Amino acid sequence: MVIPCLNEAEAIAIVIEKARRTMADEGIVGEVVVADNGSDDGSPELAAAAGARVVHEVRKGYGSAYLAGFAAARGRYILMGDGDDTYDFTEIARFVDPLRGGADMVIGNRMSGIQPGAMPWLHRRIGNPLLTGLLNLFFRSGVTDAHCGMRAFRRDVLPTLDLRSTGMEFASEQVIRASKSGLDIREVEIDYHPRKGDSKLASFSDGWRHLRFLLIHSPTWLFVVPGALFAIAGLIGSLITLTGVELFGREWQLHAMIASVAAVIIGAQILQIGVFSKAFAYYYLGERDRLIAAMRSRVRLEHGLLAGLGLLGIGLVIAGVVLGLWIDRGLGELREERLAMVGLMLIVVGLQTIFGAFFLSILGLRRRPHTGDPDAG
Ligand SMILES: Nc1nc2c(ncn2[C@@H]2O[C@H](COP(=O)(O)OP(=O)(O)OP(=O)(O)O)[C@@H](O)[C@H]2O)c(=O)[nH]1
Ligand SMILES: [Mg+2]
Repeated sequence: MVIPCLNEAEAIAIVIEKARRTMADEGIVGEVVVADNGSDDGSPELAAAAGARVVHEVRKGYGSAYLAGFAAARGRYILMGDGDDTYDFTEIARFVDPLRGGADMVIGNRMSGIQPGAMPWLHRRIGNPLLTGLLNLFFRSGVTDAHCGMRAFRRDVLPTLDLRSTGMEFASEQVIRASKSGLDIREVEIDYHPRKGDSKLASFSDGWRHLRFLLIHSPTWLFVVPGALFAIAGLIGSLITLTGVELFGREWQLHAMIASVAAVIIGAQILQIGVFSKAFAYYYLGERDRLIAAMRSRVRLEHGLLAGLGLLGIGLVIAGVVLGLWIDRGLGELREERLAMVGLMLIVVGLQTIFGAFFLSILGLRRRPHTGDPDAG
């Protein structure tokens, strides 16, 4: 059992005693490791006196403490839980049994067992549901309470998880890595009690750390989805303006065209960053990605260049037509703004595609063979 501890003098001895007694009662052979990084209230001494092995980590944070604790742990299974007496450590066996039955990871679900005063309204009704909802949307983990601090897993999945977060977002990272790796995750319903001592959780900065983590680990939701929405909305808007279809009781004019073209260009840019990020994650982070895997086997630099040149060419032709019309009218008044905007859009997106295709090739330089590739050894 690993317990992270930062100034938990009020509770640390109680929780260690509960964990040790329960393990003895249930016939679970194990030890309690307390991972401390800089408590100044005597918690480490109290922990050692209560029979825990205390490890010290210099780097601050909940994640750093756990990483040090995991490195020191020796058992077949690792149990995790706060040192503030919010989780009931007499329920350890309920986490170990599923592991013995073949699960890779077991995570508590506090949602129907939150005791009065255990979790503030902001976390219970907003923060936790919102962040857990996004986590499930982005990574399809199917976990009900992604921030539950009482968990257990087989120690031999640690290299697969490859955890790195130093702060509270460690909790999200563990769930995301487990579901990306296809581990068998099970849930156990538990109660959540009011903590002893002061909370170390800062609602907004820690909430943001979780959100930031979710976003930068999902190029699909961070870039591809918003980029595609921008591009599609812009394309529809330009079509409506160009064809002169009446919508909302009037024909769309130049301003609608400018907005639409801007949306297409912005969308194309965001989409492109999404493809770059996915390629980076595929080549260098070992992520599985169907889009990049399919692109890699079928699309070459030259395809990207041809597509870009095609768009650029059409854009230039349109620009030429507009120029021709102008010359035709004796260099007089010209009212082809909408067509000119379409030409501009194609030229911009075409050039962007050409240079983007080169950049994608640069990203692929010096990559290591990917485990997902058919040709990888
Ligand atoms: N070593 C170490 N432990 C930490 C650090 N931050 C938090 N912890 C411990 O990690 C556990 C979780 O922190 P809590 O303050 O309980 O956070 P929480 O459970 O999300 O919030 P509460 O519901 O208020 O308890 C506790 O056992 C803390 O003592 C840290 O920077 N270093
Ligand atoms: Mg806690």
